Amino acid sequence: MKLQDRVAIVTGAAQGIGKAVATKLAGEGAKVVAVDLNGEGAERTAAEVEGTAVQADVSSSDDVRRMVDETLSRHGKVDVLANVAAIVPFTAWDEITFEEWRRIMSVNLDGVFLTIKAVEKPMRDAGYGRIVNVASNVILAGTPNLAHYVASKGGVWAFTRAAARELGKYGITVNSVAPGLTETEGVLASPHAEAFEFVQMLQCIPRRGVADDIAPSVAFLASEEASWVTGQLLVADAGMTHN
Ligand code: NAD
Ligand code: 4PL
Repeated sequence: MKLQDRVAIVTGAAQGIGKAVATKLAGEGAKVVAVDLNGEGAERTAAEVEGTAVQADVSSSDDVRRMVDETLSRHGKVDVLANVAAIVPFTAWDEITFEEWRRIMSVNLDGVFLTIKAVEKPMRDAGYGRIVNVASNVILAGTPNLAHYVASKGGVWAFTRAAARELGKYGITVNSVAPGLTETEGVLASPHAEAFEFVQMLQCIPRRGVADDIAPSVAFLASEEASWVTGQLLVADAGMTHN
């Protein structure tokens, strides 16, 4: 058990990759705080992993502060932050409005900034922290119908590197995981569901990626033994792309 007695905040934990991450971290012994905009979904995940739930919008600084305050009052510390919450849009280039661009940036990129800023102090005081941000392999492929999303995830990755540089001296590592197309509730309900066949042709391993294919990479970077790995991008996409 790599995460015995560790306290882990997982955002986007109601479904999909976030739920798989919450389940994997709990399986490794972590006390999980399942966070989601969807409060009922967060409650369901929390019940399954014997953790606790916080309903929060990661793009709201007030919500994010409450998320960390509740974690600290319940557990006294926060060892791991897994940033999984994001909006995965499918919008033709010509139809991306500035309003939608801003919405994607505020959740996918501002959310990562706000959560990292909020956990930094307790992690610094403890001299220990593991931050894992979920990016996407679209930053390496420039996948169509996702220009705003691609930009937001490129920001997540670049900010990962900057934060790793700033926080390493306090015993905090910051890394990104870049999944490829993965079967989740969000993807199955979107036009991305039609891309699996094409994407499989580009992968080294020709099958559909599922959320459980991604969670172990997050768990490794969230573990104590990943102490010498920081500012890195771990691409978990069956070899579709490489950095
Ligand atoms: P999903 O849409 O199935 O689930 C996302 C979860 O995030 C939902 O529970 C949603 O309620 C929550 N969420 C959305 N906005 C939020 C907000 N403002 N505050 C708090 N929670 C919020 O998504 P998924 O497919 O599981 O993707 C999870 C992560 O993996 C995302 O960061 C996504 O960009 C990334 N990713 C997904 C794929 C894929 O193909 N599924 C590929 C690469 C990267
Ligand atoms: C390869 O992150 O990585 C579609 C939608 N195709 O969100 C993603 C690929 C999508 C991806 C992603």
